[in-house]
Amino acid sequence: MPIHEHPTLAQFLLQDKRSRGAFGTDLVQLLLDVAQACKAVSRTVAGGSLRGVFGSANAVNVQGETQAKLDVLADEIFRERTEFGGHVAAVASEEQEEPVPVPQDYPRGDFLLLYDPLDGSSNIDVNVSVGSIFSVLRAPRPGEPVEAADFLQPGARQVAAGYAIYGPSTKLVLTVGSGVHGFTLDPVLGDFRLTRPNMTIPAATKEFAVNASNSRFWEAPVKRYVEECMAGAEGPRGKDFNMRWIASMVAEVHRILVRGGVFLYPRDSRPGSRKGRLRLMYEGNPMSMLIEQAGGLSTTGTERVLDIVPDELHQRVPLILGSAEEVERIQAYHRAGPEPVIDTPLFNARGLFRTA
Ligand code: AFP
Repeated sequence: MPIHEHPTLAQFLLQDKRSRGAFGTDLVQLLLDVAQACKAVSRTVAGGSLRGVFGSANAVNVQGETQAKLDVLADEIFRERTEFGGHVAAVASEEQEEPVPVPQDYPRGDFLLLYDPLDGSSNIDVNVSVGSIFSVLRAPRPGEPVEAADFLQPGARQVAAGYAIYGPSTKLVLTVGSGVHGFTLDPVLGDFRLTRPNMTIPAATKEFAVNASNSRFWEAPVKRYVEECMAGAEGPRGKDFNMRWIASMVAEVHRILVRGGVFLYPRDSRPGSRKGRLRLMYEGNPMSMLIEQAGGLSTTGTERVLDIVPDELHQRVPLILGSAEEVERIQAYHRAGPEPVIDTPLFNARGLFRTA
C-alpha cells in the first residue's frame, strides 16, 4: 500500500494540522498516545484465554457492574499510555469513580481525556467484537490542578472523539472536528493506516439496532417506532427493516458509520434505566460527535445529546443515534405524544408480537 494512499495516523493528523491549523501538535501527540493505548489493549484482548485474561476481576466498578479482568487491564493501559506524555491534566474512566490527575512528577497538559477502556465486556469471553471509546476536552484552567467539575462540559465542547474496535481487524475511527476518518491497524508494521476517509452516514436506512427484549419497558414513542419497523412493508413504513443487536455499542456505531442504521438505547421504566443505560461523558458524547460529524443525528429522544450540560461524571443518558431521517422520525414521535399502537394482524394491543 503506497504510503500516500494510506497515510499513517501521524501523517494524517499532521497534514490536517498543517492544512487547517485548527489544533496544535499537543493534540496530535495525545491522539497518538491514545492510539498506542488502543494497540496495547488490542493485543491484550487478542491474548484471550491463552494469557489468562478472561473472566471476572472479582471487583465491582463505580457503576455497580462486575469488572472483567480485561476491564481493569485496559483501564491501566489507557492511563499509563496517556498520562506520561505531558498532554493531559487528568483522565476520567468508566472504571474509576473520580478523575485521576497526572502524577505530580509528570508535566500537566492542557487536555482532559475521558474513556471507556473496554466497551462490550460482556462479549469478551464469547469472542465478539469489543472496543475502547475516548473523548478529549480542553482543561478549563490550563496549568492549574484539575477539579472534578472541570470535566462537566457539554459534549459540544469536545475537541476530538473516537473509538477503537477490536474485531477481525483492529480499527481506529476518530474526528478532530473535520469529518470522521477510519484507520486500520497494519499488524506487520504496527501503524494505523487511513482506510476510510470522510465516513458519512446515509440519511435513510432499513436497519435498526435495539435490545428488543426490553420492549415492555419502553416509552410509547420508541414502542411505536420499533413496532412500525417490525410491521415492515405491510405496515405504515411500507418497507421491510432488518434488526441487529451485538450488545457492543462500538460495533453498532461502526456498522452505522460504514453503512447507515439507527441505534437505540432509550430510557425505560426499569429502576436502573430511567435515565438510560449508557454513560454520557465517555460513551454518549464521543459517539454523538462522531455521528454528527458523519452527517447523522444523536438525541435522547427530546434533546440533542451534545447540548446536555452534565451534572455528574458517570451520569447516564438515553441514546438514539444514526441515520438522520430515522432519528428525526423518532424525535417527531416524542414530540407528537402518545399514539395508538398500530392495529395490524401481526400485533395485538399489548406488545410487539402476536401472543396467539
Ligand atoms: P458492557 O460493557 O457491560 O458489556 O455493556 C456494553 C454496553 O454498554 C454497550 O456497549 C451495549 O450497546 C449495551 O451495553 C448492551 O446492553 P444490554 O446488555 O442491556 O443489551
